[in-house]
Amino acid sequence: MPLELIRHDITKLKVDVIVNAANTALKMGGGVCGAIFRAAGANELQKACDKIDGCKVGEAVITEGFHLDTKYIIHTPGPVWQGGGNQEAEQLMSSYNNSLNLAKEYQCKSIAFPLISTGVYGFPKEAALQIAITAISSFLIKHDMLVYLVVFDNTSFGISQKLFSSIHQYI
Ligand code: AR6
Repeated sequence: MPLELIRHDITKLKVDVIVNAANTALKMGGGVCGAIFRAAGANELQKACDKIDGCKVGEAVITEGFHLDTKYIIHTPGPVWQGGGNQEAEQLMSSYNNSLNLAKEYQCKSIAFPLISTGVYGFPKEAALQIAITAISSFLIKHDMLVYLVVFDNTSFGISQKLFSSIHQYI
């Protein structure tokens, strides 16, 4: 099965592309975004991001990977959780879908995602993980790619173990 759930620091992975949980201004932030900027080379990556005119929530843009062990970085701003009534689920689904389609367009054979929106942006982790798995699984029905879903913190890891085993039986 080309979807693997792993616990890791996403910046350490050797894949064609990693996905950054970005902000719409494409500025270096904290969390996984800060880690990616630091590992890629903050100045170079910021310069590349500044050449792009921002990115809307749920959309995705691509830069090179600079000092990372990846060819590319896809930047997608996930939604800020506002209680669930503001299309947050749809927007999060779009972040995954647009990132996967962009990776395909750039002929990537492997991609790693963090759990977009589940840190600073406050999206409930269990719901976010279900959305991630749904989006990735639907994509993999039609396309061939190795997809890593990377969990980092303890809570996400616990939830993902529980959810992933139940999902696994249906794929
Ligand atoms: N590798 C993998 N996952 C990680 C790592 C890492 N090195 N570090 C953190 N995570 P967040 P968001 C997980 O806050 O909620 C930034 O400032 C973390 O445990 O990074 O989409 C941006 O610039 C959590 O589960 O992203 C934006 O302004 C997940 O990554 C804003 O935060 C996402 O947490 C985006 O917020």
